[in-house]
Amino acid sequence: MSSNVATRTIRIGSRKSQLALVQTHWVQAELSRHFPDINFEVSTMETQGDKILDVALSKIGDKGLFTQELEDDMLSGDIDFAVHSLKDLPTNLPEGLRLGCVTQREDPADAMVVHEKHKDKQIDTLPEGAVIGTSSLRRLAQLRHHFPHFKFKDIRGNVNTRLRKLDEGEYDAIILAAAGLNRLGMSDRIHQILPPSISLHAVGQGALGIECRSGDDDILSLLKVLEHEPTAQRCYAERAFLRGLEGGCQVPIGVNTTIENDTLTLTGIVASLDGQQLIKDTVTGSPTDAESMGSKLANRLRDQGAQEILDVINAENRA
Ligand code: DPM
Repeated sequence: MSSNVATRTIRIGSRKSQLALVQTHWVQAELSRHFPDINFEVSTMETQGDKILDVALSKIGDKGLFTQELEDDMLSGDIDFAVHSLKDLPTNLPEGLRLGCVTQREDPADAMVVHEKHKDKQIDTLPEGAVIGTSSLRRLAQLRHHFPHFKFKDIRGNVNTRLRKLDEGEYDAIILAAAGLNRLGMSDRIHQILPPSISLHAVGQGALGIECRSGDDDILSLLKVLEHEPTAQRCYAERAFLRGLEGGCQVPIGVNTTIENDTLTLTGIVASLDGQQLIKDTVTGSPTDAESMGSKLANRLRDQGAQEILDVINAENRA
């Protein structure tokens, strides 16, 4: 550890939402435990994605929707690194910034939370016409494929707002990341974890990604203590897959990864918004080849027609 780090205050940037703060405070506590002589300060800000709540995410455009303000502050030196939900961090970062570390993943699966009148039901026994709240195109497309008899309705706002809208009867069920609910201490609201056969999760879901300045070796060496290698390898494969399809954070693209017996398995899906077309394939390889496996899977799905599906959606999002 070089001496200038040990004598200065390190500023951590975070969004202001309750979930973002839980995550950032965890990072702050872990670093303080490893480096008791360094002072870690949290500085919070709102991003575009926090401010615009009345427009579907897919229509706002996704170039760093939840990250750009933090990135500007990193580049200007106001903060030293930023803590993100990895799934909100674009796969291509601004010049001068990099992914500094990936933390151990929570459950990456999607979870269903139901209105209390449905507490004896599972997703496959909800009634015809049930109103499902989600603003994720990925969840929408996959659920429509399996359950064409549901109605889907956009839902925005933080986790608490969404749960309130569900409880007030606006929806029969909503789909959220299990990881977010678990981190907020609301695991008891999870009614059903959706298996990969129903919903493949988003790229990077359940992991935190810490972004920092590219050449900042002092910060990079601090962040190393939080890196979880198997999670990082899985997420690098997932991100290379998304990058290979030029997908942003609002595309109907899902993944599933495992590492067993030193073999990385990456499954990816691209779905049309009407749920009619699902293109899915799997690659396996060494965890050390994570990135090339991601590109390989992207090329395979492209050969099977994924690009045509994505072109239609990107054109609609721009309209
Ligand atoms: C991204 C998506 C959503 C968030 C799109 C997707 C969900 C939007 C919605 C890229 N970011 O998942 O297909 O459901 O309307 C977000 C959540 C978390 C990080 C909340 C959630 C917590 C979980 C995590 C919003 N970003 O997905 O329920 O840390 O992975």
